[in-house]
Amino acid sequence: MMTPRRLLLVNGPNLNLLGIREPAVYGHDTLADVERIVADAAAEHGFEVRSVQSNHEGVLIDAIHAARTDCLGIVINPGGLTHTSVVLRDALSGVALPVAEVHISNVYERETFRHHSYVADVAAVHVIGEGVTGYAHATRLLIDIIAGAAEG
Ligand code: CA2
Repeated sequence: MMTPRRLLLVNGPNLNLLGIREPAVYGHDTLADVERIVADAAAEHGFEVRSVQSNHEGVLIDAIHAARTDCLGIVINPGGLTHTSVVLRDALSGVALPVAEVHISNVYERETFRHHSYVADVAAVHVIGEGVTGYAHATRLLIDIIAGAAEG
């Protein structure tokens, strides 16, 4: 049976605070706004989106594993796990789906510990420092890759 045209959107720890805390860094949009931005960008190309946000690494890993059988790609902002988590990187690499890594802020203009990403080299798309609209950009780039692979 054909895999439905579905993406997984993953938001990591603390991103539930979007729009509530630190608006100077992350803006005024909420997590619900982000999930709508991605759903709208995906819908333009006939894709639906399953969204997960968790403050628990294992919940994110389980969601990534589940995507293996019923999603065609993953849009992820791993939050602080970007800079710490080999486990998350292994999960993404293990499911072998195309991945788009998103960061709302420009991590390269922030503390040095934010400059390294464990996810970067398992992601085909990187959108960094474009605010929450970067999620739409990343979604479109990811769908381009999925469509290109389908054409062979
Ligand atoms: O810029 C991004 O999107 C980050 O992935 C956000 C992470 C940070 O650790 C990365 O270095 C860059 C932090 C997510 C926490 O989000 C908050 C949102 C509002 C208030 C407090 C935290």
